[in-house]
Amino acid sequence: MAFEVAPEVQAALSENRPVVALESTIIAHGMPHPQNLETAQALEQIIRDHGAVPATIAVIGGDYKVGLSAAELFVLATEQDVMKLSVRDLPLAATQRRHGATTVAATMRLAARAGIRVFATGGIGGVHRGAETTFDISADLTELAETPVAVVSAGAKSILDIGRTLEMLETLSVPVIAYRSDAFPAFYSRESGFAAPVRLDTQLEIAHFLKARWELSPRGGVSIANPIHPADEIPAAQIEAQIKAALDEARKKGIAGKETTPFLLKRVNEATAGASLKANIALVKNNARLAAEIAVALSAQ
Ligand code: PSU
Ligand code: MN
Repeated sequence: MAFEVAPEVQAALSENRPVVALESTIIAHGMPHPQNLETAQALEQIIRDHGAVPATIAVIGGDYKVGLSAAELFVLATEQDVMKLSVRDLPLAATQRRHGATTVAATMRLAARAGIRVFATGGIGGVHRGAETTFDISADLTELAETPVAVVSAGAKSILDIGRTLEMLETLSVPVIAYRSDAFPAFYSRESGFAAPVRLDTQLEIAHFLKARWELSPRGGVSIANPIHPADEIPAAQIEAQIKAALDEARKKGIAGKETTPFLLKRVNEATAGASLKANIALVKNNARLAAEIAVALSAQ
């Protein structure tokens, strides 16, 4: 087992140049091939085009990797037996020398270990619907409470209970910022029915906010929600029926634990055919751009 930071990423970090982390669950478990590989490559290019160095994070053959080669990206995008790794699963992948894709939580943990402060993803995990009986709450939330990384997402998908997710983030003292929006966004949709706790309109203000947050304590992250562009969005009402059907099927099949999120994502993707995949690709690119701009502003502080 090794912890390896790619030389280009290490050089940028040593010189206080901007770096943006990217997760790999979205590649291995969040999108079909070949769109997953094309998107992973496009995200890295968008980050470069906006003046930052990309660092896609995963476990390859049991090694923790911050910054992947083209061949490693290909492995994650094409192999069938890539594990889904949250933080607690990382040591098992290392022990068994497996390939694994990292969730938001695991990506944050490895990014922070390398010294990366900004991370772009699609959607964060949260409190699942029915959590009052299942207790299913993503470790992404507790990781945001613990690990000093700013996570740029398009909000939380409405497979989750968004109201309870926001309450939990408040309890955990995780700031939740919406970029240029009064509403907290719901991934495919610009509005979730819940207000954003904080609205900030510029990358500079967000960089100031992050600095002020880490001045208080070196512990804990920030959730930055970047609404999908109006031209790319799928209104919440249009996707609710598919989400309800997926939740019903999961309950009937007894899907639980770490299988729940991938199951729901897959079913919603299938039910909405190409539309949700198209929106997903658009929003994650939009998040990569904003994350790079925030990383640039932060490194100039
Ligand atoms: N939500 C999405 N797309 C995703 C995920 C969540 O809209 O790809 C992935 C992320 O990697 C996230 C993980 O960190 O699912 C959460 O899984 P769980 O609920 O098992 O913690
Ligand atoms: Mn869970």
